Amino acid sequence: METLGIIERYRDFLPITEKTPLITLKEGNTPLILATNLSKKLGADSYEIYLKFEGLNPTGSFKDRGMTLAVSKALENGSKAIMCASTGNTSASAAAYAAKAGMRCIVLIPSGQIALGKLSQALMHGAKVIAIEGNFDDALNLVKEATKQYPITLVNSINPFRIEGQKTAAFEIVDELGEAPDYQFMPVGNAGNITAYWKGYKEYCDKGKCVNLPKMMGFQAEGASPLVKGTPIKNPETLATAIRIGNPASWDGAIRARDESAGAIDSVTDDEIIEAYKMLAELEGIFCEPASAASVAGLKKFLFQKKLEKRIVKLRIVCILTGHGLKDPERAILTIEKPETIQPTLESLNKIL
Ligand code: AN7
Repeated sequence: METLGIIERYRDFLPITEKTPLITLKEGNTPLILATNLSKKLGADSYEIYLKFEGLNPTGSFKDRGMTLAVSKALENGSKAIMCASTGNTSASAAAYAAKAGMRCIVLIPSGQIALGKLSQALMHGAKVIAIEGNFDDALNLVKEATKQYPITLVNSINPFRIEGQKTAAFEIVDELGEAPDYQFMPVGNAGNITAYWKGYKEYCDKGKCVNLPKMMGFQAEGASPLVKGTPIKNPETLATAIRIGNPASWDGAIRARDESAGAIDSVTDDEIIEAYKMLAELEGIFCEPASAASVAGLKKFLFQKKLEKRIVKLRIVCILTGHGLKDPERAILTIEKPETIQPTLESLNKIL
Protein backbone atom coordinates (compact mmCIF):
# COMPACT_ATOMS: atom_id res chain seq x y z
CA MET A 1 0.00 0.00 0.00
CA GLU A 2 1.23 3.48 -0.82
CA THR A 3 2.47 5.51 2.13
CA LEU A 4 0.38 8.64 2.56
CA GLY A 5 1.51 11.91 4.09
CA ILE A 6 -0.98 13.91 6.14
CA ILE A 7 -2.17 16.04 3.21
CA GLU A 8 -3.00 12.97 1.14
CA ARG A 9 -4.57 11.14 4.07
CA TYR A 10 -6.71 14.00 5.37
CA ARG A 11 -7.18 16.05 2.20
CA ASP A 12 -10.91 16.61 2.87
CA PHE A 13 -10.16 18.25 6.20
CA LEU A 14 -7.44 20.59 4.93
CA PRO A 15 -7.43 23.85 2.93
CA ILE A 16 -6.11 22.20 -0.24
CA THR A 17 -7.11 22.67 -3.88
CA GLU A 18 -6.17 20.74 -7.05
CA LYS A 19 -3.64 23.52 -7.64
CA THR A 20 -1.79 23.03 -4.36
CA PRO A 21 1.59 21.39 -5.03
CA LEU A 22 2.25 18.48 -2.70
CA ILE A 23 5.48 18.90 -0.76
CA THR A 24 5.63 15.86 1.47
CA LEU A 25 8.18 13.65 3.21
CA LYS A 26 5.35 11.24 4.12
CA GLU A 27 4.92 12.66 7.59
CA GLY A 28 2.35 11.57 10.17
CA ASN A 29 1.01 8.05 10.64
CA THR A 30 2.98 7.83 13.88
CA PRO A 31 2.42 4.96 16.32
CA LEU A 32 0.15 5.06 19.35
CA ILE A 33 1.83 2.76 21.83
CA LEU A 34 0.18 1.21 24.90
CA ALA A 35 2.50 1.98 27.83
CA THR A 36 2.02 -1.12 29.95
CA ASN A 37 5.23 -0.92 31.99
CA LEU A 38 4.94 2.78 32.67
CA SER A 39 1.34 2.29 33.70
CA LYS A 40 2.35 -0.35 36.30
CA LYS A 41 5.17 1.82 37.59
CA LEU A 42 2.83 4.79 38.03
CA GLY A 43 0.23 2.63 39.77
CA ALA A 44 -2.20 3.66 37.09
CA ASP A 45 -3.94 0.32 36.55
CA SER A 46 -7.31 1.99 36.33
CA TYR A 47 -6.19 3.85 33.20
CA GLU A 48 -5.06 2.89 29.73
CA ILE A 49 -2.00 5.02 28.97
CA TYR A 50 -0.95 5.51 25.34
CA LEU A 51 2.09 7.26 23.94
CA LYS A 52 1.80 9.01 20.57
CA PHE A 53 5.41 8.96 19.38
CA GLU A 54 5.73 12.00 17.14
CA GLY A 55 9.51 11.64 17.21
CA LEU A 56 9.04 9.16 14.37
CA ASN A 57 8.14 11.85 11.86
CA PRO A 58 10.61 12.40 8.96
CA THR A 59 12.68 15.06 10.72
CA GLY A 60 12.06 13.63 14.18
CA SER A 61 9.30 15.89 15.49
CA PHE A 62 5.61 16.79 15.14
CA LYS A 63 6.55 19.98 13.31
CA ASP A 64 6.55 18.07 10.00
CA ARG A 65 2.74 17.82 10.05
CA GLY A 66 2.42 21.59 9.94
CA MET A 67 5.41 22.18 7.71
CA THR A 68 4.20 19.97 4.83
CA LEU A 69 1.10 22.17 4.56
CA ALA A 70 2.79 25.53 5.25
CA VAL A 71 5.45 24.88 2.60
CA SER A 72 2.99 23.47 0.04
CA LYS A 73 0.79 26.56 0.45
CA ALA A 74 3.78 28.92 0.34
CA LEU A 75 4.80 27.36 -2.97
CA GLU A 76 1.23 27.53 -4.27
CA ASN A 77 1.19 31.25 -3.46
CA GLY A 78 4.37 31.85 -5.44
CA SER A 79 6.72 32.28 -2.49
CA LYS A 80 10.40 31.51 -3.03
CA ALA A 81 11.63 31.62 0.55
CA ILE A 82 10.46 30.74 4.05
CA MET A 83 11.62 31.97 7.44
CA CYS A 84 11.13 31.00 11.07
CA ALA A 85 12.38 31.51 14.59
CA SER A 86 13.01 28.28 16.40
CA THR A 87 14.12 26.47 19.53
CA GLY A 88 15.31 23.84 17.04
CA ASN A 89 12.64 21.50 15.75
CA THR A 90 10.78 24.03 13.62
CA SER A 91 14.05 25.02 11.97
CA ALA A 92 14.96 21.38 11.25
CA SER A 93 11.56 20.76 9.71
CA ALA A 94 11.42 24.04 7.75
CA ALA A 95 14.89 23.38 6.33
CA ALA A 96 13.98 19.87 5.18
CA TYR A 97 10.67 20.83 3.53
CA ALA A 98 12.26 23.89 1.91
CA ALA A 99 14.92 21.59 0.47
CA LYS A 100 12.24 19.29 -0.93
CA ALA A 101 10.36 22.29 -2.39
CA GLY A 102 13.47 23.92 -3.83
CA MET A 103 12.90 27.04 -1.72
CA ARG A 104 15.28 29.16 0.34
CA CYS A 105 15.03 28.80 4.10
CA ILE A 106 16.22 31.23 6.75
CA VAL A 107 16.10 30.31 10.42
CA LEU A 108 16.75 32.42 13.51
CA ILE A 109 17.79 30.51 16.60
CA PRO A 110 18.67 31.58 20.15
CA SER A 111 22.46 31.43 20.27
CA GLY A 112 23.82 28.44 22.18
CA GLN A 113 20.35 27.24 23.17
CA ILE A 114 19.37 24.64 20.61
CA ALA A 115 20.14 20.93 20.70
CA LEU A 116 22.97 19.82 18.44
CA GLY A 117 20.91 17.33 16.42
CA LYS A 118 18.46 20.05 15.44
CA LEU A 119 21.19 22.50 14.46
CA SER A 120 22.88 19.83 12.36
CA GLN A 121 19.62 19.14 10.53
CA ALA A 122 19.01 22.79 9.65
CA LEU A 123 22.58 23.13 8.41
CA MET A 124 22.57 19.86 6.46
CA HIS A 125 19.36 20.78 4.63
CA GLY A 126 20.98 23.99 3.47
CA ALA A 127 19.13 26.58 5.51
CA LYS A 128 20.69 29.94 6.26
CA VAL A 129 21.06 29.62 10.03
CA ILE A 130 21.42 32.83 12.02
CA ALA A 131 22.06 32.77 15.77
CA ILE A 132 20.49 35.60 17.77
CA GLU A 133 21.96 37.03 20.96
CA GLY A 134 18.62 36.64 22.67
CA ASN A 135 15.97 34.00 23.28
CA PHE A 136 13.25 32.44 21.12
CA ASP A 137 10.81 35.26 21.82
CA ASP A 138 13.33 37.85 20.58
CA ALA A 139 13.96 35.74 17.47
CA LEU A 140 10.23 35.43 16.72
CA ASN A 141 9.72 39.18 17.05
CA LEU A 142 12.52 39.74 14.57
CA VAL A 143 11.08 37.20 12.13
CA LYS A 144 7.67 38.92 12.29
CA GLU A 145 9.29 42.26 11.42
CA ALA A 146 11.54 40.85 8.70
CA THR A 147 8.73 39.00 6.92
CA LYS A 148 6.74 42.24 6.75
CA GLN A 149 9.67 43.85 4.99
CA TYR A 150 10.74 41.04 2.62
CA PRO A 151 8.69 38.75 0.36
CA ILE A 152 9.39 35.76 2.56
CA THR A 153 6.77 33.44 4.05
CA LEU A 154 6.77 33.14 7.81
CA VAL A 155 6.39 29.48 8.83
CA ASN A 156 6.13 29.69 12.61
CA SER A 157 2.81 28.46 14.00
CA ILE A 158 1.25 31.91 13.68
CA ASN A 159 1.03 30.79 10.05
CA PRO A 160 -2.46 29.19 10.14
CA PHE A 161 -1.45 26.38 7.77
CA ARG A 162 0.93 25.08 10.43
CA ILE A 163 -1.99 24.62 12.85
CA GLU A 164 -4.12 23.06 10.10
CA GLY A 165 -1.48 20.43 9.39
CA GLN A 166 -0.76 19.70 13.03
CA LYS A 167 -4.42 19.07 13.85
CA THR A 168 -4.16 15.80 11.87
CA ALA A 169 -2.44 14.16 14.85
CA ALA A 170 -5.78 14.35 16.70
CA PHE A 171 -7.46 12.69 13.69
CA GLU A 172 -4.98 9.81 13.81
CA ILE A 173 -5.62 9.24 17.50
CA VAL A 174 -9.40 9.12 16.99
CA ASP A 175 -9.02 6.86 13.94
CA GLU A 176 -6.95 4.44 15.99
CA LEU A 177 -8.92 4.46 19.26
CA GLY A 178 -12.31 4.72 17.55
CA GLU A 179 -13.05 7.65 19.88
CA ALA A 180 -11.16 10.57 21.37
CA PRO A 181 -9.24 9.76 24.57
CA ASP A 182 -10.52 10.96 27.95
CA TYR A 183 -7.35 12.93 28.66
CA GLN A 184 -4.52 14.20 26.51
CA PHE A 185 -1.25 15.23 28.16
CA MET A 186 1.27 17.27 26.17
CA PRO A 187 4.15 19.73 26.45
CA VAL A 188 3.44 23.41 25.74
CA GLY A 189 5.94 25.96 24.47
CA ASN A 190 4.73 28.42 21.87
CA ALA A 191 1.30 26.74 22.29
CA GLY A 192 0.64 26.06 18.60
CA ASN A 193 0.36 22.33 19.10
CA ILE A 194 -2.22 22.35 21.91
CA THR A 195 -4.22 24.81 19.80
CA ALA A 196 -3.95 22.47 16.79
CA TYR A 197 -4.96 19.30 18.66
CA TRP A 198 -7.98 20.99 20.18
CA LYS A 199 -9.06 22.27 16.76
CA GLY A 200 -8.54 18.77 15.35
CA TYR A 201 -10.62 17.01 17.99
CA LYS A 202 -13.46 19.54 17.70
CA GLU A 203 -13.57 19.32 13.90
CA TYR A 204 -13.44 15.53 13.87
CA CYS A 205 -16.30 15.34 16.37
CA ASP A 206 -18.28 17.87 14.31
CA LYS A 207 -17.86 15.55 11.33
CA GLY A 208 -19.21 12.64 13.38
CA LYS A 209 -15.89 10.82 13.80
CA CYS A 210 -16.06 11.02 17.60
CA VAL A 211 -18.65 11.81 20.26
CA ASN A 212 -16.55 12.95 23.22
CA LEU A 213 -13.77 15.48 23.49
CA PRO A 214 -10.67 14.95 25.63
CA LYS A 215 -9.62 17.09 28.54
CA MET A 216 -6.55 18.96 27.29
CA MET A 217 -3.70 18.87 29.79
CA GLY A 218 -0.76 21.10 28.82
CA PHE A 219 2.58 21.25 30.66
CA GLN A 220 5.22 23.93 30.62
CA ALA A 221 8.64 23.76 32.24
CA GLU A 222 8.53 25.55 35.59
CA GLY A 223 11.17 28.11 34.60
CA ALA A 224 9.31 28.82 31.37
CA SER A 225 5.68 28.75 32.43
CA PRO A 226 4.07 32.05 31.38
CA LEU A 227 0.66 30.44 30.86
CA VAL A 228 0.68 29.12 34.43
CA LYS A 229 1.90 32.40 35.89
CA GLY A 230 -0.50 34.40 33.72
CA THR A 231 2.15 36.78 32.43
CA PRO A 232 5.00 36.62 29.87
CA ILE A 233 8.43 35.67 31.26
CA LYS A 234 11.40 37.76 30.17
CA ASN A 235 14.14 35.20 30.76
CA PRO A 236 12.69 31.69 30.48
CA GLU A 237 15.00 28.92 31.70
CA THR A 238 14.78 25.14 31.38
CA LEU A 239 17.00 22.32 30.20
CA ALA A 240 14.12 21.33 27.92
CA THR A 241 15.36 23.87 25.37
CA ALA A 242 12.53 23.08 22.91
CA ILE A 243 10.03 24.72 25.28
CA ARG A 244 12.25 27.51 26.58
CA ILE A 245 9.67 30.12 25.55
CA GLY A 246 8.48 33.10 27.63
CA ASN A 247 5.69 34.59 25.54
CA PRO A 248 3.77 31.95 23.56
CA ALA A 249 2.33 33.18 20.25
CA SER A 250 -0.78 30.98 20.60
CA TRP A 251 -1.47 32.10 24.17
CA ASP A 252 -5.22 32.48 23.57
CA GLY A 253 -5.46 29.14 21.76
CA ALA A 254 -3.93 27.35 24.73
CA ILE A 255 -6.24 29.02 27.24
CA ARG A 256 -9.25 28.25 25.07
CA ALA A 257 -8.25 24.58 24.74
CA ARG A 258 -7.89 24.37 28.51
CA ASP A 259 -11.15 26.13 29.34
CA GLU A 260 -13.37 24.63 26.65
CA SER A 261 -12.17 21.10 27.48
CA ALA A 262 -12.23 21.55 31.27
CA GLY A 263 -8.54 20.62 31.21
CA ALA A 264 -5.50 22.20 32.82
CA ILE A 265 -2.27 23.99 32.08
CA ASP A 266 0.36 23.42 34.71
CA SER A 267 4.12 23.17 35.05
CA VAL A 268 6.69 20.50 35.86
CA THR A 269 10.22 21.01 37.15
CA ASP A 270 13.33 20.11 35.18
CA ASP A 271 13.95 17.26 37.65
CA GLU A 272 10.47 15.88 36.98
CA ILE A 273 11.07 16.18 33.23
CA ILE A 274 14.35 14.25 33.46
CA GLU A 275 12.77 11.56 35.62
CA ALA A 276 10.01 11.02 33.04
CA TYR A 277 12.57 11.14 30.19
CA LYS A 278 14.53 8.29 31.82
CA MET A 279 11.40 6.32 32.70
CA LEU A 280 10.19 6.35 29.10
CA ALA A 281 13.56 5.14 27.84
CA GLU A 282 14.09 2.49 30.51
CA LEU A 283 10.55 1.15 30.85
CA GLU A 284 9.02 1.63 27.43
CA GLY A 285 11.99 1.56 25.04
CA ILE A 286 11.08 5.02 23.83
CA PHE A 287 13.72 7.70 23.53
CA CYS A 288 12.08 11.10 23.35
CA GLU A 289 13.59 14.50 23.91
CA PRO A 290 13.34 16.21 27.33
CA ALA A 291 10.58 18.65 26.30
CA SER A 292 8.43 15.72 25.17
CA ALA A 293 8.75 14.04 28.54
CA ALA A 294 6.95 17.00 30.11
CA SER A 295 3.72 15.24 29.07
CA VAL A 296 4.50 12.13 31.12
CA ALA A 297 5.94 14.22 33.96
CA GLY A 298 2.62 16.06 34.02
CA LEU A 299 0.67 12.83 34.05
CA LYS A 300 2.75 11.53 36.95
CA LYS A 301 2.16 14.76 38.87
CA PHE A 302 -1.60 14.61 38.34
CA LEU A 303 -1.82 10.90 39.22
CA PHE A 304 0.15 11.53 42.40
CA GLN A 305 -2.11 14.44 43.34
CA LYS A 306 -5.15 12.26 42.56
CA LYS A 307 -6.46 14.93 40.23
CA LEU A 308 -7.72 12.55 37.54
CA GLU A 309 -11.20 11.18 37.39
CA LYS A 310 -11.80 7.45 37.80
CA ARG A 311 -14.61 5.39 36.35
CA ILE A 312 -15.56 1.71 36.29
CA VAL A 313 -14.36 1.47 32.71
CA LYS A 314 -10.70 2.29 32.24
CA LEU A 315 -10.22 5.90 31.20
CA ARG A 316 -7.94 6.39 28.22
CA ILE A 317 -5.02 8.77 28.46
CA VAL A 318 -2.81 9.79 25.55
CA CYS A 319 0.58 11.42 26.16
CA ILE A 320 2.13 13.19 23.18
CA LEU A 321 5.87 12.59 22.75
CA THR A 322 6.63 15.47 20.42
CA GLY A 323 10.27 14.85 19.45
CA HIS A 324 12.97 12.18 19.24
CA GLY A 325 15.65 11.75 21.91
CA LEU A 326 18.42 11.59 19.31
CA LYS A 327 17.89 15.29 18.70
CA ASP A 328 19.69 16.03 21.95
CA PRO A 329 22.27 13.29 22.64
CA GLU A 330 24.28 15.62 24.86
CA ARG A 331 21.43 15.79 27.37
CA ALA A 332 21.14 12.00 27.43
CA ILE A 333 24.83 11.57 28.13
CA LEU A 334 24.74 14.19 30.88
CA THR A 335 21.80 12.35 32.44
CA ILE A 336 23.15 8.80 32.52
CA GLU A 337 26.46 7.39 33.83
CA LYS A 338 29.08 7.04 31.11
CA PRO A 339 30.06 3.54 29.95
CA GLU A 340 32.99 1.87 31.71
CA THR A 341 36.12 1.18 29.69
CA ILE A 342 37.97 -2.10 30.35
CA GLN A 343 40.78 -4.25 28.93
CA PRO A 344 39.50 -6.65 26.24
CA THR A 345 39.83 -9.72 28.47
CA LEU A 346 37.25 -12.04 29.98
CA GLU A 347 38.84 -11.45 33.37
CA SER A 348 38.11 -7.70 33.24
CA LEU A 349 34.63 -8.35 31.94
CA ASN A 350 33.90 -10.82 34.72
CA LYS A 351 34.85 -8.21 37.29
CA ILE A 352 32.12 -5.84 36.29
CA LEU A 353 29.27 -8.18 35.31
C1 AN7 B 1 9.85 18.64 21.01
O1 AN7 B 1 10.95 24.37 17.24
O2 AN7 B 1 8.81 26.08 19.31
O3 AN7 B 1 3.65 24.48 22.13
O4 AN7 B 1 10.73 26.50 17.50
O5 AN7 B 1 10.15 21.14 19.75
O6 AN7 B 1 3.49 24.02 19.67
O7 AN7 B 1 5.37 25.34 20.59
C2 AN7 B 1 9.30 23.78 19.38
C3 AN7 B 1 8.36 23.40 20.28
C4 AN7 B 1 7.04 20.60 22.30
C5 AN7 B 1 6.17 22.85 22.03
N1 AN7 B 1 7.91 19.62 22.06
O8 AN7 B 1 5.20 22.93 21.01
C6 AN7 B 1 10.42 25.33 17.79
C7 AN7 B 1 9.45 25.13 18.88
C8 AN7 B 1 8.94 19.80 21.23
C9 AN7 B 1 9.12 21.02 20.58
C10 AN7 B 1 7.18 21.82 21.71
C11 AN7 B 1 8.23 22.08 20.84
P1 AN7 B 1 4.37 24.26 20.83
